[in-house]
Amino acid sequence: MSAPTAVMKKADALRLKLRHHNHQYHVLDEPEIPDAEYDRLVRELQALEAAHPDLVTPESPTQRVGAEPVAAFGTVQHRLPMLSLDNAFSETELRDFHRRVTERLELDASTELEYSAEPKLDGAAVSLLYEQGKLVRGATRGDGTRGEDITHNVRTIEAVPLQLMGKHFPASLEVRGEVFMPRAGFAAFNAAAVKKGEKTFVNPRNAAAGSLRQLDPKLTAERPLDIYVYSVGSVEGGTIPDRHSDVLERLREWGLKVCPERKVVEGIDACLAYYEDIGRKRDQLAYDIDGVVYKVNSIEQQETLGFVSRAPRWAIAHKFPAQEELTVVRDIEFQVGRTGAVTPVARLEPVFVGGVTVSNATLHNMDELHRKDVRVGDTVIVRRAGDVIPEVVKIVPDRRPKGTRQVKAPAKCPICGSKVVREEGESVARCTGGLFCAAQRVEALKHFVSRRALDIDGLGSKLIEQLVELDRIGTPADLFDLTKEELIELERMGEKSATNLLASIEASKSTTLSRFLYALGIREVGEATASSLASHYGKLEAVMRADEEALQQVPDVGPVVASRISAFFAEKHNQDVVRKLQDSGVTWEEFEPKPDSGGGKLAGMTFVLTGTLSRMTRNAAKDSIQALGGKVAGSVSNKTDFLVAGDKAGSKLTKAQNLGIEVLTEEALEKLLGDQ
Ligand code: 5U1
Repeated sequence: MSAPTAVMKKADALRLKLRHHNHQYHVLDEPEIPDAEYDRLVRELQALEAAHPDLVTPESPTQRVGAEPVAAFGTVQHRLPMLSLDNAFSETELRDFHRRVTERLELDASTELEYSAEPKLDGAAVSLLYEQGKLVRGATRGDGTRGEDITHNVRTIEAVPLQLMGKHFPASLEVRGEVFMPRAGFAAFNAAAVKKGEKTFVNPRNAAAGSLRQLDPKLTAERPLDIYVYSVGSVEGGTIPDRHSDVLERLREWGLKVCPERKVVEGIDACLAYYEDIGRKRDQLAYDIDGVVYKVNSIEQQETLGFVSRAPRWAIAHKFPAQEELTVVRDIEFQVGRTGAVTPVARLEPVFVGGVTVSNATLHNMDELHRKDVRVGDTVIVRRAGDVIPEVVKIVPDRRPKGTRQVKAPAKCPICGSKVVREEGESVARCTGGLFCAAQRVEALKHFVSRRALDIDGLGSKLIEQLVELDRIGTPADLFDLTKEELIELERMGEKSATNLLASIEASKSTTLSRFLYALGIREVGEATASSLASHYGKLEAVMRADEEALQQVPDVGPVVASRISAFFAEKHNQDVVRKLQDSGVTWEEFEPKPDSGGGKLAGMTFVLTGTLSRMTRNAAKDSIQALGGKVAGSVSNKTDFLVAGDKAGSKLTKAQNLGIEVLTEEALEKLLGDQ
């Protein structure tokens, strides 16, 4: 029976949409919708085609792997089709896959079948052909049968060997893998593109695909690309091992890069445990992944299982929850932060993304808002990766309703009505209200009491908001004359919590100069700078008296930071707060800095700590390094001298290795600290 007209129309409409999005994604490297939405459209069409097989046409997007090769590149005929992978979006779908596999292999479903598991990289699939060990061709997947010849471009990727190592490789060997742009490289690339007013990429995957398809290989060579290979294609004049995991090992011996997170697992429960484990590590990896892949490890069993139209029956991609989703912008509002920064925020139709429901996403600043041209009513892609604040990646232009308008920057602060100004060269506009602005007061107080500042336990956001609302607290100094009587009047505050809070306020009075300076919330003065200032000057008075030129002698303080510090202490109201805090009993130990202050055997050296340290806490390590004049920074850069890597070190370690920075074990650090 043929499909009813309405179903045919629906299928036609879906095909048209998918064709359009396929072209955007594969040919232009400019996806308009997130993968999750694309997958949903494919599934919708697959369901229609499954219910009405007469609807299937050879041209249907469900019947092929990728996009047509682009004529500008030469075309390459793959010796064996480059397949894609079926997806499992849930445990049930994964168990169904395992059941199908065991049934076809005539095994019991409880068989602990061996799978080779690895992360599924979010990059661009490539085929590399080696003849007599020499790289002779690189190609994109294209439509799976024919790809684009990108030999000149893959040759620029340092991690792609131009000559295989050893002697025992097949005379002709085709390997397949994923070219990707590590996150750090992607962020740097996009930041540079914004600066130059050039096109940015939506995500590292598109950046990798776009870089590979440059007509000028010099441009590809400038992109920070990397590769992991994950399988072999055609093999002639030689043999390969009969387990997939051993094939990967062999590829590694021949000089090709394979993913270090790969693992052989036995049985479907072990697959699930691997999925959970990689899911936990995901944010620490140096590259984007969107799931894990399991492959039946025995090549003989793979051959028995064979293929369906576009994917092998012996492998599956187990996807993580999408990190990008589509939703609609209900409103665009402006938030005021601790430093007065006025940030546009999109209020969204709530959407489940990256494992949580998101209803707000940052638009960063007015330049970003205008660059992305986000308007109320727009359909947008939101992204939430790990703990990162959700952000609007881009709008979907053809879903824009009529009559939308660009949002203008507010001239007045939405909280206190003070003027909002944007200094020259700054991307951020700021409210000029200072502590007069309740938003800045609340945020400044939250910062003041936070764990790494004065560490006042029991003074949460709600309580601070109440105290500011009641106009009881104008500056942090007012915290120190709160009484039990007034505290118990507050909402959700019993006698016991009031007593505990007062005790914790009392305890916070004894602090360190470094914490105190950090707590003041001076713009650009983070923990590391506060600590440099404290060890350089030893006394608060000296910091307050220092002029900009003198401040720049402090390690880590440049002209901008120096001007912020000097401007802060020049304000009468800030001097008053500092005095009042001291009058309230806030104290720290002061010391006479050594004449060659900043001395100490680690002076001038910058350390970054990463991973879990087992012999000392991170703070203890930090304190010891600083005590010897060293600096501890939060992120790896070319200014880093040493990376101290504990257990489970992740992306910082990779970055340090890429930058050629010396990596110390915890033991080596102890030795360095101990050797006098
Ligand atoms: N890690 C990994 N990604 N990936 C993608 N393995 C893997 N295998 C693939 C694809 C398309 O295809 C197999 C059929 C070899």
